[in-house]
Amino acid sequence: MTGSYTKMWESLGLDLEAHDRLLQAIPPAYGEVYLNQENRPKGMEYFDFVINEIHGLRIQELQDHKAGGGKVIGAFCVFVPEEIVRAAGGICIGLCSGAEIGFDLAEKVLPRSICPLIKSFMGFKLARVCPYFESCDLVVGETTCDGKKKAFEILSDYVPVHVMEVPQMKREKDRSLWAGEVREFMARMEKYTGNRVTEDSLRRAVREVNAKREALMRLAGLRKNSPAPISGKDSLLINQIAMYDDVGRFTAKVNELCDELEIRVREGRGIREQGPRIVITGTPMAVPNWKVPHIIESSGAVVVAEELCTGLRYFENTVNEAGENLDRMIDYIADRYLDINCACFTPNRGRLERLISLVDEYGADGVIHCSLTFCDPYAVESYRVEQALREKGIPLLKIETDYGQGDSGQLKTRIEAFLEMIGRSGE
Ligand code: BJ8
Repeated sequence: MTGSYTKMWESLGLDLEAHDRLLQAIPPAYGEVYLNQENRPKGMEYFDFVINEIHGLRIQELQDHKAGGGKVIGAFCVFVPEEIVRAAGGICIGLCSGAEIGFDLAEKVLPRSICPLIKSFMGFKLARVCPYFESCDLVVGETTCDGKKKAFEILSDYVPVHVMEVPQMKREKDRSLWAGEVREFMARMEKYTGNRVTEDSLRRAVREVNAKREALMRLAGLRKNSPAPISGKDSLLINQIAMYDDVGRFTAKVNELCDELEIRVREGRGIREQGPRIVITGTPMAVPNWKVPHIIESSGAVVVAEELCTGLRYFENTVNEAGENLDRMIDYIADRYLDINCACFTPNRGRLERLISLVDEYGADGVIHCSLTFCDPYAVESYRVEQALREKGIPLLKIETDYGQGDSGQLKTRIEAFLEMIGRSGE
């Protein structure tokens, strides 16, 4: 990939040496975590190709879009309404922030003891190694957690940032505040892109993004079968790619994969015939953070669902398509997003209820709660998760980790002990 894209990376202002080091680190990690899996569906070839071209083909597509006058909008949270960006003719890209990149630079502007996701997005920007970030005309921040909220102030020294105020409760007045934020965001998008959002363009965008979510729901539904027809690692990868790939192409490829998986299910073939079934929950797992699912699945279990923003929280609710005019459509969009159960909300009972129903729907044997270090919302909420699952007799393992590999051995020991425990209690 390197040779043909160097000019493009140079024109984006990347630090080419640091970028080369990053690109060299991805293939061995990807080979070990992904390509070594046995029994992978053939439909994963497309997603392998996307990763292989991660800084190539898709970036070229973004540049072509920009050359035609289009805008690229970056986001770090599943609260940013992709429909609005698309209706204004823009492309919405989920920026990944899942690796320890540029941490030394990030620590010059941020405290050392801050969540690695925040440190990572700042690091990627300051180290100039992410062509997605460098392609963004505007980044959308949000007021979800304190760390992010304050970090966006600093990030705005380096790239234009628009911050959406996400309320912290879900009362009627919070709903109207959020609907107002969505409207303001739409006005900003219109101004920024120079395109008016019309009923037609918004309706089309809602349908496209709903179709993407429905394809992901179809994939999730197939994982309810036993044996599961696809690994949790592959499913996570697909969810990660969902955030930046071309919407129409991605949707078609997920549906193709689902056609193949339906045949597997009919034939009773799975990724692994036996082993505990696990639901993971907690903070998002951004590319290339595959650490915990890899440890779980290389210890003999299969992850069947992710109650994560790189999982069900991203796609499980669709926008109501019945909006009869622009105003109603925007309300429906706002409603859909406010249904997301982020730990930044208080109370957040919906997440606990969803988790319990997931264990039942997916025939899971246990739950692993995984939060990033220094993430207060999820770490504190894990107590409520523990209480709720205990009441239902659902086994839970709580872990806290970062993007380093230093704790992999210790995590493996704890995860193996948990799997053995739930294996024994299920005998
Ligand atoms: S909707 S989970 S994507 S905010 S891990 S930065 S919460 S300290 S990422 Fe999130 Fe939106 Fe919520 Fe989802 Fe802060 Fe915690 Fe770090 Fe986090």
